[in-house]
Amino acid sequence: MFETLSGRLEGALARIRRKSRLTQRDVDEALREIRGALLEADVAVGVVDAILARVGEAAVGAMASPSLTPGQQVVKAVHEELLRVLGGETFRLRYASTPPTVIVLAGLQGVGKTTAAAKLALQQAREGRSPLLVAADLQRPGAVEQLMVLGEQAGVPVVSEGGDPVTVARRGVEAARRSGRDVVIIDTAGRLAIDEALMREVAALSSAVDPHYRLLVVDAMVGQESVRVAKAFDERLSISAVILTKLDGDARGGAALSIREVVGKPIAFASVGEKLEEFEPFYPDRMASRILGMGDVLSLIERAEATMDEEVTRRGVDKLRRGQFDLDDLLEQMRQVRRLGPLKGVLAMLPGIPRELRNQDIDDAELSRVEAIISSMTPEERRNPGIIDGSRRARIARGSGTQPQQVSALLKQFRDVSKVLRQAGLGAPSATKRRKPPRRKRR
Ligand SMILES: Nc1nc2c(ncn2[C@@H]2O[C@H](COP(=O)(O)OP(=O)(O)OP(=O)(O)O)[C@@H](O)[C@H]2O)c(=O)[nH]1
Ligand SMILES: [Mg+2]
Repeated sequence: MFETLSGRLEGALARIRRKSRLTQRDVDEALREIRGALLEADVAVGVVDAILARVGEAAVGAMASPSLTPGQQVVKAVHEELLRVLGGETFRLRYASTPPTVIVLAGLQGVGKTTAAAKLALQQAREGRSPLLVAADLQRPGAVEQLMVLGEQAGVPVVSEGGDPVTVARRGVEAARRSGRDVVIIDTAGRLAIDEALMREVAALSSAVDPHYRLLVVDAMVGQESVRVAKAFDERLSISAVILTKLDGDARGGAALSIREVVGKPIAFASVGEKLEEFEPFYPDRMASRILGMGDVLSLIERAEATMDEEVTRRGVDKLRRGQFDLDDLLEQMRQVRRLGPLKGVLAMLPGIPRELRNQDIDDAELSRVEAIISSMTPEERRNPGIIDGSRRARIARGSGTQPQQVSALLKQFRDVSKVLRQAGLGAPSATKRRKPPRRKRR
């Protein structure tokens, strides 16, 4: 789902993500591409503008900030904005203290109401509840039969008694109360478009049973039209939340990104396929990460922000830029990055790392050795490794419990890595990060 949007956003952010310094032009270009990606995904224009305004502000801040690379901060801002428009918190149904909890599903024709009713019932049954399905779509021939079949598959009883939808719904709730079922899910009729007859019918049904939840079922493939529909339903029915269906299709994502912001109602569930199991709570954070296609990077950035000392990072960056990055800085940065966790994991999370660095054979034990070696050097040697001759090397090796060859190897590695970093023109914080193997003691 959201492949196109995700691909375009990643493209827009890939360039900026690697920059150690942002110019106004970089930012303008990235914002333009993000805008294009969102509009193409059919996100409502007002929502696009709101996202861009905040990301733009963050980008200005990032241009002046020392921590991480500014590009990554822009990525993070985009993620935060996506999360915000998707609603932040995951929606949770609260079950009534006096059962049954009554839920009415409404929506246009063919959006997946009947399927969603059975899916929701299955999910609740698996959580140990005893739902009852009520077939109140008396409009479409075969609708009651369809729910019966789905209910059977879900192992949930289905009732449909009475001559009109309102009566069927009311009797369904009574039946649940009598038989001790604790949730009632009422499936209603759909129409091709919003019309007065449809609205009157669901509104009457709803006021007759006074449900705890009025869930609007929305087809994610429909794009912006679905946002208009949601608004119309909300005005008439005051919906509680939305169920987004058909997210498994090549949905452009516009509905998901607009509904919450435009209608102000949360997305509660996502339906991601025809099978009854293909239904899940809607997790805004996972969705935002999925859209950006970079959950790992984001968690790395968060971890870095939580554990790294900005001042130390900035010092390293400045020195690297001025070509003064020495072994002391390496040690300092290394200690800092170690707190991020095992090096392999960190490297795996970073996109766009030069292959030379990725392939460096750095394991955690080696890191301890590097630390020991550098610690055995005099301040002068750390600043100016060029002065390390044979006798100094022997002394350092003795002091660190290593072999002179290992000292030489480290010095060579330091020279190589410095060269690669210079050639790659890498922004320093991530550059230093990358190169120094964070490691955790292995037992
Ligand atoms: N791929 C996919 N298909 C779905 C999903 N949800 C529902 N469908 C399919 O969409 C079609 C319509 O689903 P229904 O549940 O009958 O939709 P409805 O809103 O009850 O339709 P009406 O009662 O006619 O208004 C069926 O073929 C479902 O299998 C989904 O999440 N993904
Ligand atoms: Mg139906």
